[in-house]
Amino acid sequence: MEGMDMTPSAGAKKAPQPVPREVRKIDAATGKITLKHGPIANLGMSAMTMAFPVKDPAMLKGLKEGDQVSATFDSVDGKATVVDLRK
Ligand SMILES: [Cu+2]
Repeated sequence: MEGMDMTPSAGAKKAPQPVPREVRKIDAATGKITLKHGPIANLGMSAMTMAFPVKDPAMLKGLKEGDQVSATFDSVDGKATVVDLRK
């Protein structure tokens, strides 16, 4: 995907909060990560396993399947996006 807009979402009602996630799959080529996640309050999303675009592909460096990470999600251009990721 080209030309992804990295503008932070404006007017988010609930502040994003980091929560523990498990890495299921890393796709560095497309800048996506598949995470098993619990409920994401600020996005109104329930628990599931799904692929997310990451704000910066460099965030995927050093991660592998099965890693436990702390991720923060936010809506970027209407898409649930990983905006922060740490081991
Ligand atoms: Cu989800």
